[in-house]
Amino acid sequence: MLLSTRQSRPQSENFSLLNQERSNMSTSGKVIKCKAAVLWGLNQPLSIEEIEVAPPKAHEVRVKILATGICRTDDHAIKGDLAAKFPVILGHEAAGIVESIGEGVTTVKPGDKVIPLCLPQCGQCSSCINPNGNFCEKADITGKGVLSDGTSRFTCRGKPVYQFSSTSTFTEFTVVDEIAITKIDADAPLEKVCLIGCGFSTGYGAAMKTAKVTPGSTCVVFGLGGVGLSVIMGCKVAGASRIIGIDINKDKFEKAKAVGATECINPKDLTKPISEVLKEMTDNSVGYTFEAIGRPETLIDALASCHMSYGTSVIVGLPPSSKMLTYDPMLLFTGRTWKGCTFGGWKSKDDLPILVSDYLAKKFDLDQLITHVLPFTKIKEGFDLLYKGEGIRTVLVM
Ligand code: PAD
Ligand code: ZN
Ligand code: ZN
Repeated sequence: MLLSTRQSRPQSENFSLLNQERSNMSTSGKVIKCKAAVLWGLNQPLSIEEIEVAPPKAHEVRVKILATGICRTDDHAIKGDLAAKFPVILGHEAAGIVESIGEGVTTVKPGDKVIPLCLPQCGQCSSCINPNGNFCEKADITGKGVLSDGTSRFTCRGKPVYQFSSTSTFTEFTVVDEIAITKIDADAPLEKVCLIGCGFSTGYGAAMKTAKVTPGSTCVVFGLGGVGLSVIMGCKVAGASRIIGIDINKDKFEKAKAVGATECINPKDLTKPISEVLKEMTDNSVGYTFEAIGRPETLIDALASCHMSYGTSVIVGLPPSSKMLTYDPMLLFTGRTWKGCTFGGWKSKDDLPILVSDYLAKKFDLDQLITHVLPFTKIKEGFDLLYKGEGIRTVLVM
């Protein structure tokens, strides 16, 4: 029985699972030495180092990471646009297998396939208990870089190394709080569903859950990276009849059309403000706009581009942490709705396993987002692909 379940999985994953079961017995309760990409300071190169990963304490889980995507949010931390403590192990969009659990952990067990949650779900805070909230109060938004007990489980060259976004996945092993991990279907291919750990869920949920795009509507998506393309996929599933993609890199247009954009615009080709161009193109009917870039100017452009009375604009891109926005309040006075959205509005621990099952049921396709697959040690190459605008999502496999 066990053998037949294994036979339905990719060879490499069977091998990992077998190794995992063997290694559990030998590593549980002990410090694990493994490879990780350590960022020693702002704007430094990522350095592949041997690190020590301490065993999980009570209500914590140690995970063997098998696949991790590179998201722009990791780069924001490298550049200082998102707060982090150094040295740090970045990475937050991943999937793996539980190696061992600390005392009191009940929702996962060794051998389970899991996704670490960069937005935890504690189930008890004001956001978690309200059906409409998802931004758990336990989320590490200020970049404290530690688990719930106030410490990290990593050391390197004798120094403590901080965690990132409740996770840290650019490492062969990580430790997370139980509220920051969720069990997924045993048949899920980890090198694909890792994207459900951030980029895909964020974009798809922005359309489906936060904006609640209606059938027949017109949507505009600013930024055609992994997050923006996932917004387009959500708009399409929601039944939008027109989906306009905006990007300053025209090489992104082909993929955007492949996932559902009906047309694409490069703002560099325009002589008028983009909001005016969109108004003319659509006979003033833009119901929804999404900003999936994270720039103050494009946040305002996206707001101004949705219909003045019934339009909704969703902030998906991560704005630089120290920047303030100046905007004309008349944009809102006339009736527009301006909404923020983290992690697609999903309640992470509850909703991610459902998204994984939806993927297995072929409700959406993650392959279109994965442009490159590289061994983990080639992480720098993966970031270069992001910087050159060539990669949508690079998945690093361990
Ligand atoms: P990405 O860098 O792959 O994509 C951004 C796209 O925007 C690229 O295609 C750029 O060419 C394009 N772009 C840049 N500047 C402009 C401009 N001025 N006008 C038009 N297009 C432009 O990033 P991504 O898709 O991985 O992430 C997008 C943003 O979403 C980023 O800020 C990231 O930090 C944020 C994010 N937010 C959440 C959340 O929970 N809200 C989750 C994950 C990522
Ligand atoms: Zn909570
Ligand atoms: Zn991300």
